[in-house]
Amino acid sequence: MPDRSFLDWPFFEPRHREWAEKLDAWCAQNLPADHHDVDAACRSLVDLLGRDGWLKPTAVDAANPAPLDVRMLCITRETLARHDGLADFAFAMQGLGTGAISLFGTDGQKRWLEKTRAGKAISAFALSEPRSGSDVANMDMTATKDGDSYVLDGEKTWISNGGIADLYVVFARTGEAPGAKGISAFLVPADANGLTVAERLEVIAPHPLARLSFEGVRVPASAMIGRPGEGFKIAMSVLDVFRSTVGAAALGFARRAFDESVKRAGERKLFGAPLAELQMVQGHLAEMALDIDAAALLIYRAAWTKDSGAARVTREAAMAKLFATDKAQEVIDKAVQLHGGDGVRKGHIVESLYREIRALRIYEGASDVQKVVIARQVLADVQKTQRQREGLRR
Ligand code: COS
Repeated sequence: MPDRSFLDWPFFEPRHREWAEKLDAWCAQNLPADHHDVDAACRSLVDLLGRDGWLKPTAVDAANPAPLDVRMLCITRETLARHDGLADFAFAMQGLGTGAISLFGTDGQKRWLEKTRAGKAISAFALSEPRSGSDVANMDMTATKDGDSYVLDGEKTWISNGGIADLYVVFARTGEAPGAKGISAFLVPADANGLTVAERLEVIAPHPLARLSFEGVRVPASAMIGRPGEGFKIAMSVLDVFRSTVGAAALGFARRAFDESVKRAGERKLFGAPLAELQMVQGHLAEMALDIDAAALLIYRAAWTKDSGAARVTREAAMAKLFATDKAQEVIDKAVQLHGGDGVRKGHIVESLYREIRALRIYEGASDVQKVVIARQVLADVQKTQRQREGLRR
């Protein structure tokens, strides 16, 4: 039985607890999906999740624009990931893909959200490029103003949902200033002329992924999200919300690996007794339980802080993602070890978790980048405090 005691933590409100319980029961009935054809599986998962109302937290409601509920996003990802990594992916991309519209979009742009929340349109977040994944400010793609339009030229890569999305939120250089201050965000429908899928990318845990080519893609000036030159801050603000949720997905994977390990340790006999009676196995289980609880605390601290109205949770979200994804990798590796040969056998749940977790330490800011982000925030906070103290002394 998965540990549900964390739902009693003070980070949550009754609606979160009720949602988690109902979603868990829904997952037990409907998941895992058939992953044979990942494009078809993702399309039908988005449709199913939308039909049954589970995509509601992914975007603000245009009619009732309450802020995104980050705790709800995290609980949903954690629960889905525990049952089916692809279902978590389908849910997560509806949120990441439309995050810029929820946070900065116009009423007209927000009309897309009615479709994405209902599972009737699939969205994607197009930020990374062949030459700039971690170094976002260094992107090459351009958006050139031409009368009442912008013309987009360049390439995006590692785009999740690339090839099956109906809309892309695309970041491109508009040149107001060099580097981070000269980038803007655009809403680009998948059927825009000049937008093509240059290559489908296959990875160890398959999901729709592509390199996209933009050749003279013309969009109206009204397709810009936010103001000219605000694209970098928009991308970072979206990541501030969704990075904690990546940690939550990793937590879901880790919880599943832990549950499978506890079951295995109780059932499997070695040297005349269950594995669970061996102290070395107990040591593994203890470390797994500790890492899972510590990750959950960091994730729900970050989510609660954002939901409580903090303008920025850059440090908290980076800590949550870094710790939860790195530790989930360790937890799952231990689970593989405890399962022996079964742990690496194709089709075993622990084997699939081993493949699923790896990418989470890379996308939406690699673990190394999260360390840079945390250190910068810590140093900036120290400098701010020093300046305030000096101001008081004067
Ligand atoms: N929210 C709002 N504004 C932010 C922000 C955030 N989280 N992070 C940075 N900014 C602002 C900064 O305040 C700065 O504006 P001011 O000069 O007005 O203060 C501006 O954006 C530029 O910030 P910075 O100087 O830190 O930019 P860098 O190019 O040095 O950023 C990192 C470097 C590594 C932090 C950034 O590029 C990053 O997060 N990279 C990883 C991106 C990623 O996740 N890629 C995966 C693709 S998505 S699957």
